[in-house]
Amino acid sequence: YASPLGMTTLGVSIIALLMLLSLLPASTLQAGSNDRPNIIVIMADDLGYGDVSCYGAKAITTPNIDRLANEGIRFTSGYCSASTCTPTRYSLLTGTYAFRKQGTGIAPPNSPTLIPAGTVTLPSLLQSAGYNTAVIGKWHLGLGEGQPNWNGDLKPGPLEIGFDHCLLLPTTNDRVPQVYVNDHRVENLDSSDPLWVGNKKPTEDHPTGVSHRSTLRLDWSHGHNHSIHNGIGRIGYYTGGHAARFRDEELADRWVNDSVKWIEQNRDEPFFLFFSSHDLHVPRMPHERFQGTTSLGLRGDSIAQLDWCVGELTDALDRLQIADNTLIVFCSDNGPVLDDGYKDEAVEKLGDHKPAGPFRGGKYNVYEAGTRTPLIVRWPGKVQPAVSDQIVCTIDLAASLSSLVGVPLPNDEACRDSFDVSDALLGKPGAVGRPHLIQQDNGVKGNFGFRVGNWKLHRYGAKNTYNVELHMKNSAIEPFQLFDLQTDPMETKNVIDEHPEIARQMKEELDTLIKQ
Ligand code: NG6
Ligand code: CA
Repeated sequence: YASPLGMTTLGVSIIALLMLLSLLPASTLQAGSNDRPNIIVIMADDLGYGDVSCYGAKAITTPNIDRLANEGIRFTSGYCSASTCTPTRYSLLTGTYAFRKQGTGIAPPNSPTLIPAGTVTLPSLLQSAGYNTAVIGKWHLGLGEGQPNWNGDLKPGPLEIGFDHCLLLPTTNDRVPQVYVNDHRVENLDSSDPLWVGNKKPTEDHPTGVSHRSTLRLDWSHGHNHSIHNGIGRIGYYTGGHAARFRDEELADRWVNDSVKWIEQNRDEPFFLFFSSHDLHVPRMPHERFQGTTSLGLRGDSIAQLDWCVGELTDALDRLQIADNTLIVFCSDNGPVLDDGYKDEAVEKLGDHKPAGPFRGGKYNVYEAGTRTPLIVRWPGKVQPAVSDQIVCTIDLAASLSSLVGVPLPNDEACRDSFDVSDALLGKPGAVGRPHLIQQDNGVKGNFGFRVGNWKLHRYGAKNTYNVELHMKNSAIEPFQLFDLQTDPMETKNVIDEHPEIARQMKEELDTLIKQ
């Protein structure tokens, strides 16, 4: 019947319902908070298994990373794909082993984009599920075609493979140039001072870490002696772009500020943020407020800065009341290294801190510590706090997160090495991780680790490997070795002669997987 105001009962009810809904907090109204949580992947740089207190560090405390572990699942067999940066990041985004594609080792300053435009990627899959996507931080996967067009449009790049927004350090901060790439452009570039980047000295009198070594405030130990910026020698040469250059000390603040702003802008839609920290990669030059705050020197101070970044991001989620529908994955891009080319006292101030935790090796090799790194998943209310020994890897995020949000992989080639281990990542009872995992180093000489259950096979294409004891010394190696991680997590006793049949099967399986 008609109400006194001329409205139907149904009309009145709808208005009442709308008024009631408007009183609820925004998070309750968000589309599909159960099946489409916001997703933040926080990737640390060169962070070892034992570098954070929730994984056993005593010399340093990381309260914000520990909080993620206490409120989520801490994986003891969580891996990245490679023991260097570029191949791990390539695999994270494409769900494909980097050794399948030539040229995916550590990218030089003028590297073109390594992931072709239109490739099916973790961000493109989430984008097709309606997510707003951004990458903020270190890129190191190349930009542009042929080589980056530093003074023009830097494309293709992240925006052509599924990110709606990017704010990037183009490679690593020990490589030139120290500028931000904001979407397709170098930020604050003055056209009267064009940016030039190259691998040869531009002029005879160009100041370098060799010619002007006495002026450096952080001396180099190997490499890192080409152009100087901010008193630090770098890999590669550059001139111009002075207005665009940033100070190393401000990187983390800028990325945190921009990330929080971007989250605020996107809080009402599901979003995917890849927060790609530069800590604790060299040059380790955290903000002044972190310098000297740990006993471990600049390496430890950079871990403190990383932990602060994590706290700022989680605080923002709390403040915006979206923590409960935000899934966070915390991980690293490769294992630890001490002296990675600068005299920053990482070795001298180590004390009894064990960056690799209970494992052997680190960055650049296929021993466990090269790729077995902190990996934590937090999703309050959905993931019960636990410790899991299931094998999961950053390469699995593409298939797992797209499955979680209900987007099927479009074909067999897409993300072909990525396993849907979403149930294991969320800690569902009885859920299992990967049955096997290939671990690669930088991929140039074909060194592989292959884990199946608790067996670990090493296969070397090179005669030497380094950083086995966290020092950059060469160690001679047998082409094939077999370890039992159950009894020998340190990979000290090669048992290949005791278990010839297991070794034979694993060699064959590895070979098949590599050739696939
Ligand atoms: C090496 C650099 C090292 C680091 C690494 C890449 C020298 C001597 N060493 O070539 O300092 O930059 O490349 O690290 O130049 S990664 O984490 O980005 O893979
Ligand atoms: Ca790295």
